[in-house]
Amino acid sequence: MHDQIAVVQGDITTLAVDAIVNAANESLLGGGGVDGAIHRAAGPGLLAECRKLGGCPTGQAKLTRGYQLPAKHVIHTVGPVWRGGAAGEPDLLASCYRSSLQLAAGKGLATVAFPSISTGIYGYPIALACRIALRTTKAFLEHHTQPRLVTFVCFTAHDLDEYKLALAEMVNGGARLHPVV
Ligand code: AR6
Repeated sequence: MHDQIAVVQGDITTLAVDAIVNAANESLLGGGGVDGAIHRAAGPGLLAECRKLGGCPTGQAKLTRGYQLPAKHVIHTVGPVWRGGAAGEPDLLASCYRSSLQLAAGKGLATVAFPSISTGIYGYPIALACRIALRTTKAFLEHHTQPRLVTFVCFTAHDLDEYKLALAEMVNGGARLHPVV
């Protein structure tokens, strides 16, 4: 089955998947949060490759190798800063997930893991953001054979609860999805 979504709690830098997604900023030169954790775990080769990319606009994504990470690749995407919700944030956040999945599909990557983009330093409310993440991913997987498994990695128990609730809503809507607790 290619249309599978999993939700777990943990540290995304430990996952041995084809690609983990980084919640980056437009410079792609590192930062705090999950971005800092990914760069620390990947080692200096990641920053060296990022320097050659010339940044990335909000809502888009770029691919690098994974260096010392267990993941083979890193997909760097830039989420929107939350400004109250009327500044195009939902479309930009959906675009992050679509662009990242498109890059993965283009490379034939089977397993991809996302953090909760924009919901840390960028302040996007988790209850809104996780529904965009799940719905956008579900819609993408319905029309593509890759990736086969998309894992949403929640850093906190609260975020896991929010994702599980949103996932249950989608399951009730008839999607073939497999929550992992
Ligand atoms: N594994 C999984 N999730 C994590 C990890 C981890 N190791 N560490 C943090 N999170 P944030 P943003 C969660 O702030 O809101 C950076 O400085 C975290 O709990 O990392 O998109 C960039 O350079 C939260 O749920 O990203 C940008 O400047 C989620 O990851 C800016 O922050 C995203 O939080 C991007 O802000």
